[in-house]
Amino acid sequence: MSKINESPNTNNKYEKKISNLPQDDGWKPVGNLYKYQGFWYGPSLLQNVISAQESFTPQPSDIVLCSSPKSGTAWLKALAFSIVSRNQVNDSTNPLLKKLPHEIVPFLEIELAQDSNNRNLEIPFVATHIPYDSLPKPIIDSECKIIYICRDPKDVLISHWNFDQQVSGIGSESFPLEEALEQYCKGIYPFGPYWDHVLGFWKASLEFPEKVLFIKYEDLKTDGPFHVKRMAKFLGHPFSMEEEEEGDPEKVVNMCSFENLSRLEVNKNGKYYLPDLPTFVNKSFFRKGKAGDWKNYLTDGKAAKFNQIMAEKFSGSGLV
Ligand code: PAP
Repeated sequence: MSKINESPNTNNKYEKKISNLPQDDGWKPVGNLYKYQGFWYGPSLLQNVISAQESFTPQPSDIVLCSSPKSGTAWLKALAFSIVSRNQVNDSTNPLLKKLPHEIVPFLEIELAQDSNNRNLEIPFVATHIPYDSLPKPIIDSECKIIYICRDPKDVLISHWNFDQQVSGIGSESFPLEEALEQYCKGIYPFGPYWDHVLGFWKASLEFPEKVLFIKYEDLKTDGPFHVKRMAKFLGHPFSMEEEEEGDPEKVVNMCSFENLSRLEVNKNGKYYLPDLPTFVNKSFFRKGKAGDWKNYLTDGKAAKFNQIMAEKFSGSGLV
């Protein structure tokens, strides 16, 4: 039985700082989690988050794609990349045909944490699961645009539970959904609590609408072209009348759809290698891609209780 995170490197300069933080081991696939600046992290990721906070400086033109895990990060990466690069690539040359979206847009707290120069500067994107208030200050102070994707927390829970079980090898008998649900309600799982993660970006999007765009997974599902146009405008790459008449926003939506990406050879049989983490099979990032899959896992009673907790947390924020 393996776990997703490695133990912290004992020589690591952050070891002492991390070992003094509040701990919890209830999210079994990861093991010990540590509470830092209000959010929970496995030890290796936390080292990377702190390192990124201390050393990451974005390029002025960077676009920062933010999310809580399992909220649609890969989809957002694919969409934003396809929008911005649409004049350089077409439907037969788009790198998404050959690469997992995560390979095209690196994660700040994974690939870029130790060495922010270790990136292809032609790709003006950085992705992260780091909460808004913990983002490296140079990102907040820069002109960089931020897009945040949020998703129904019940679907996030189900996606997260399935993914972590598969990647860690810890099965549902050792980590039943009941336990995962309880941890979610307490907010104790990697990058949790969900409500604080979402609210950080939601409030920033209200305060700085030119800098932070807040989008919902479910809205993208219902009206992809509308939200793709919204994103393009926000990023300073609006679709022209001609492009709209040609159906270019729809082409982006189709290229990045779950149906299209999940059937590609790279996403069916490829692998994703990351420093200090186990190798992932690409298909683990494409499970069902649906809104409302939680109905196959949670009873109405459990869902109502979960909804009530979320409603209380979001109350007064204007977010539903
Ligand atoms: P990450 O946090 O590991 O990066 P992330 O990409 O945020 O994962 O989320 C994965 C979810 O997005 C999966 O949801 P599911 O488990 O409910 O199926 C995955 O299937 C879904 N997903 C991936 N690509 C797409 C897409 N193109 N359209 C819609 N959903 C997608």
